[in-house]
Amino acid sequence: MSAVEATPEASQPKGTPPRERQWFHSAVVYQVYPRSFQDSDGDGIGDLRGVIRRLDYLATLGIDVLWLSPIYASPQDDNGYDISDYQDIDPTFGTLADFDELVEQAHARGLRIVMDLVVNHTSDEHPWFVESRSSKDSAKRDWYWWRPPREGMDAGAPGAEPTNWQSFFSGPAWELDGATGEYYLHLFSRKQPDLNWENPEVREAVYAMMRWWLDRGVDGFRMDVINMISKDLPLRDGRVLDHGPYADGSPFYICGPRIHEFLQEMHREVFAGRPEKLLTVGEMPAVTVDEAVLFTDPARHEVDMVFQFEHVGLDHGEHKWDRRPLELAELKASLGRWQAGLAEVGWNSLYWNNHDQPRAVSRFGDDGQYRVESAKLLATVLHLHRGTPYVYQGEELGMTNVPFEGAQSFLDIESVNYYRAALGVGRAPEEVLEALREGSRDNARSPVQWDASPHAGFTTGEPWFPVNPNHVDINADAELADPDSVFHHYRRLIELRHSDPVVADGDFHMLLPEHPAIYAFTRSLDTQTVLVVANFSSDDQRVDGLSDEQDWGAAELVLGNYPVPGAGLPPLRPWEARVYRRRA
Ligand code: TEU
Repeated sequence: MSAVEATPEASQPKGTPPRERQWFHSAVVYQVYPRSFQDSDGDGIGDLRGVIRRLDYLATLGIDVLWLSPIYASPQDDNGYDISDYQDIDPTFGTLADFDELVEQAHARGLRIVMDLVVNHTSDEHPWFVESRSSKDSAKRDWYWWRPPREGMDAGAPGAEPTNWQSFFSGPAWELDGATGEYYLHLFSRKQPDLNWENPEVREAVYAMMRWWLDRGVDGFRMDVINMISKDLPLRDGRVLDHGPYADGSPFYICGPRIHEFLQEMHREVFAGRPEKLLTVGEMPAVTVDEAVLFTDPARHEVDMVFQFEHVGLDHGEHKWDRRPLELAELKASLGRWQAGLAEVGWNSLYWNNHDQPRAVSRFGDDGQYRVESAKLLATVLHLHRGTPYVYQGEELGMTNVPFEGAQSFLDIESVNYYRAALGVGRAPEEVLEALREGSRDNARSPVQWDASPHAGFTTGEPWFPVNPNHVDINADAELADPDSVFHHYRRLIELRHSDPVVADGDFHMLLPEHPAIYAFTRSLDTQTVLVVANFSSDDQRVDGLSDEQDWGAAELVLGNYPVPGAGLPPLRPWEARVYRRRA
């Protein structure tokens, strides 16, 4: 065979345009939430030197990219998602010199560093906002969204907010500023005023800051709520929510009219022409598949991939605190739709977990008897999809939700505000607490469990958030030493993506879509097909109904989470997942 015939393009069937294969198709990203990752100076809060100390651990896991949640200067109202200086490191986390060392040491191990980019809003303590709020004539007044009270109403009167929108963190999305008698918009906390992206000066300032980080050596950005930066003007009232009194403003800020224009401009101003392999991922609540195709079409130069939220919203009722049981068929329908929607153009990101979501093994698996099996099953299913998988710190250990005692155990602003607001409208404290236990972001924020010592090896001081008492059994030390651990299962999955083009680029085909307990699909590329079968239940399940069952009986078993089963396709044991390979 000549060299020309051996290229991937040459192996495409005639008439099918070759899909562009990009480096991140075979890459795995690991998210570090620095506060809770590793403390190095005994103040009880994780820091950059702590991350440096654990780089060898991450290299052993085999990941390619490390995404750092915000480490910039911040009053920490929302744990760093409220930034007061984009070009400095918060002293809690270290210094710019520590950061440079982290980049250098990461690069030395072949790891890329991706920063969190939080530019829908700043902190209210950012000098831009301080100047903006100083007077109606300030040169930066128009950098944020300032509006007078509702017509005919006095500033501060109930309902006088310029629109009726609810903030993500409970209460109204507008805050009155006494000095000028006007309100400013904050989709998140009142300490997170929204930037006005209509103003070209704002955009230029953001792009300059991004270039500064790239020049410093970072390898890309995870862009916080980036599909909220374009607002639909004029800002106006939304539909009042059933649990009122505020309204859903999302139709006026999710994927607004100029969002694609802004991202294309950002690409031109920041990324175009840079020879490095950079990574951009847009966090996009409520994004649809059709929009995601546009955002991630390489020809449009917007972002490489988006974080969508459909699959992590399936166990929500009317809102995230109104929890409902998850049906496996719905999960498959949702993820399957995203696989199909981005099959020809664009690219998926894949995740169960991040710093805003409860722990996957507690939510989608079984964190009791089958914790190890179900953590491995979830990893297998996710990492075998087509897209770039994201591992959230501790997920590779099968870390679980936190056993919260009472209301005072919750520290996250979203949980704290919701508790207060829900009690304020007369909801029973026990019921609200139950919702928080299940859904609170704090579940993801307990310190990483490194070892069985009193503070789990996270800190020598008092941890800012208590370590989960189960660290005595669930910790990195124990898992590194056990070849059958969740950690080593993740390591093998990551290795498989690196070594096997069918995992990185193969076509995805969902099987048994209606089955209530089995998640099954194939991936195929050229002459190879891989089959994944996974039992999302604590009962044995027979695998019936694959059209070519007999053929799979003789296939090679690539990976599983139980001792090797007998020949054929034997029933799946509780939370068993297997990956088979067949060559045509
Ligand atoms: O989150 C955006 C977001 O919409 C949600 O995931 C959010 O965390 C919340 O749970 C909605 O109910 C991003 C960050 O990931 C999050 O940590 C920040 O708090 C938020 O933006 C504001 O910057």
